[in-house]
Amino acid sequence: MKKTAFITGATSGIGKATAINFALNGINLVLCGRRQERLDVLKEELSKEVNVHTLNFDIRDKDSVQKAISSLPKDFAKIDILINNAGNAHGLDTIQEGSIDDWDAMLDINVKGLLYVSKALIPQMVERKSGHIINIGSTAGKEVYPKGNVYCASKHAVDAINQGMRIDLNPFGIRVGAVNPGLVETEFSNVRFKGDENRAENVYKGFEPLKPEDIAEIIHFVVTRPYHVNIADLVVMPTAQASSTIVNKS
Ligand code: NDP
Ligand code: 8X3
Repeated sequence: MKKTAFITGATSGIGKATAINFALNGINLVLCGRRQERLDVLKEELSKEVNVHTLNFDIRDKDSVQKAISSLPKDFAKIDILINNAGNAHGLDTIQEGSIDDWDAMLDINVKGLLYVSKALIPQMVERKSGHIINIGSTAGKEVYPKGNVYCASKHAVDAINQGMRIDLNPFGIRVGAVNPGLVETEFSNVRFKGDENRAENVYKGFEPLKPEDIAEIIHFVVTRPYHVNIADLVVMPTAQASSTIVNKS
């Protein structure tokens, strides 16, 4: 029987690439995001391969999260795989210059949003004693870089939540693990720099960054290991990257 994956942030970047990879590998999909037109296009394309349902909600709004998940039709209600991926950086500023709105956005989306979705889906996994949760962290959750302060804090929180989930869900046989990428070329920097295309493009110039498809392949590898294998915490960087601040650029 086909599994069903619930992917947050499926309209772009890592989430979208994972949706495409999963569809090509026969995993049914619940795809989430705020940009409905993108969800519609993906659904039309991927429905050729698997069953696809879309949910449009802002992950910051806990009532919308709960309402959207409660609305899942019977055929999509049993979630085998949860990919907690939605997230972004907002701004790149010193702590003394940072914007409170940016801090709110990062903590509300990357941390609280991840918790709201998890809270809505974990009970069914506990009841069935099965499920697999992948939390998308970051190298920013393993180290802190200049001006990364609150984004790094949000991803360190994801790291802690990933560990906490694994501990608490251990008695129920639910697998929990994190995939922590370094620099991946997506819309991430466009969002971080609020649409400043030049600044965003510069982040990935002079070296070969990871592609969202690279991360999607890794996520697919993680979710297709035999049941006794849980990849608990995986860090992946471009070969040119040694740490958040050391990138071998030409
Ligand atoms: P993108 O900007 O390309 O994608 C972000 C996704 O998150 C979009 O689908 C967006 O959907 C969704 N999202 C953002 N805000 C909200 C919200 N309030 N409610 C619902 N969905 C939301 O970035 P990436 O693919 O790069 O990022 C995916 C994850 O990977 C993030 O958690 C990021 O922190 C992490 N990451 C990224 C790295 C990189 O270098 N790119 C490296 C390490 C980790 P929509 O706008 O339609 O709602
Ligand atoms: C994204 C990677 O280095 O831009 O999480 O913070 S970085």
